[in-house]
Amino acid sequence: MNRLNETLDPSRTAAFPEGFLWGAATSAAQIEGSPLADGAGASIWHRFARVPGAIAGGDTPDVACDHYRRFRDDVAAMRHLGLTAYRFSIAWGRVLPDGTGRVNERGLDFYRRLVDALLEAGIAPFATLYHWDLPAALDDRGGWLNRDVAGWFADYATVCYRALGGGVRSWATINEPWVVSDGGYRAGVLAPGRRSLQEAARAAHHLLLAHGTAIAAGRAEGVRELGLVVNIEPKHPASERPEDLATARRADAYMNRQFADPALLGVYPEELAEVYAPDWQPTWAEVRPGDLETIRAPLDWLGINYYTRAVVRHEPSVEPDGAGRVRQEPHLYTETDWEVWPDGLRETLVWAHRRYGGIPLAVTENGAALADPPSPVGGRVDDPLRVAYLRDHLRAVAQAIREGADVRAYCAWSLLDNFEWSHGYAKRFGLLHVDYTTQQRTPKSSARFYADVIASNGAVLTR
Ligand code: IFM
Repeated sequence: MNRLNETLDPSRTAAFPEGFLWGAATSAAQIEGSPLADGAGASIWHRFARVPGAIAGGDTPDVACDHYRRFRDDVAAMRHLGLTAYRFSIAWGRVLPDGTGRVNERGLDFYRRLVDALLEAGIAPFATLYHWDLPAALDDRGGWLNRDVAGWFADYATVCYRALGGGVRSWATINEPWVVSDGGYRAGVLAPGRRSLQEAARAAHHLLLAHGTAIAAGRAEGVRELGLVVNIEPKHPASERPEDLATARRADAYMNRQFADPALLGVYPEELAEVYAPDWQPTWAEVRPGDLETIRAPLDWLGINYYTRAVVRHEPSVEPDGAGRVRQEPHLYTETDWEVWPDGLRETLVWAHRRYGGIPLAVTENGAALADPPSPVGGRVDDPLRVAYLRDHLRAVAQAIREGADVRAYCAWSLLDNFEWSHGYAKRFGLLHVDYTTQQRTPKSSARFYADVIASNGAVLTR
């Protein structure tokens, strides 16, 4: 029988600190639609979606949730939920259609209007500068494989800081850089669809350089609340066998520490050599003197995206880290085949707190694609599994806080059902159900539950 694991004791959970921010997250390419409106330049996702077979069902992000035109209604829905923060991303190509140079004020205006609407609604805007939608014009110049991308990104960030800095409460440079390098450059399942381990390594180093350079640019502009968002998946060894233990460490280095360690500690994990090649540094990434100092620009906060853990065993045929996943029956798995494991969020937050010197943390994404009813019934969408998922993960956050982690915010992924990258629209993560034909939004039971959590600052979780 499938069930949600109940490793956390509700009686030990507490209400959240005063001022804790309750949010929901989205990203530009996943919800906005209108990709070329008002002078925007195409992104790599606009292009990738046109590659036959790249996206399930031939879906494209062209319309998505039509948020570009409906953002005011969506902000009203956020207010109705009681959100106190909203995490969104800025589409680089709306702001700089060619990726560099000419600024497109009409594109920036969209984000100015969004930020104003959020502030009017009493919702703190959290902006992410890069959530995977590189301008196609920059991909033509090598994209993340071109070391110049660090400067391009910092220039773009500066335009955003200047235009929106008065209203945006917190900035993240890059969302999930590991997914960009691994999914986009090694596995080829995400834009730009390249398949080379060496390129993945090079892209990874340039993502970090771009991050550090954009942080420095923010400091030069007097911007505060600058951070990075990483996705963390605890790697648990399937056994105590030395090869499984080594595999768990290697997988952890590749996915969890490859970006966070250089950004916060100024070093690459040594296990990366086992993943990329014994001679990894000189050949793949061209790490130059001074790069790690740039990358280790001091941060104000670290964002953690948490969805699942992985129980791993040594399987040499699994690329690139030899980490085979061991299925954990009878635990519940989501529609994206991720084990539901709430305690991993507690573990991750406490780990990040200890490893990275007590840095303030935000849960910048957490959620699940589950088999919701396909359409509302009597105006309702009941998603009891998502209610349980939220409840158990929020209890895990409360427990991490009790264990000392300085967690300041939680953002549910996602506000809306949306374009789930190569899965197209088939996987639904939203608190609000979206009918993609009518664009009607319907709050799911999970939205009502989350509104109660927010209204009580977490106290309902103790019941
Ligand atoms: O939809 C994505 C998001 O863009 C990045 N983090 C994981 C989510 C669910 O797959």
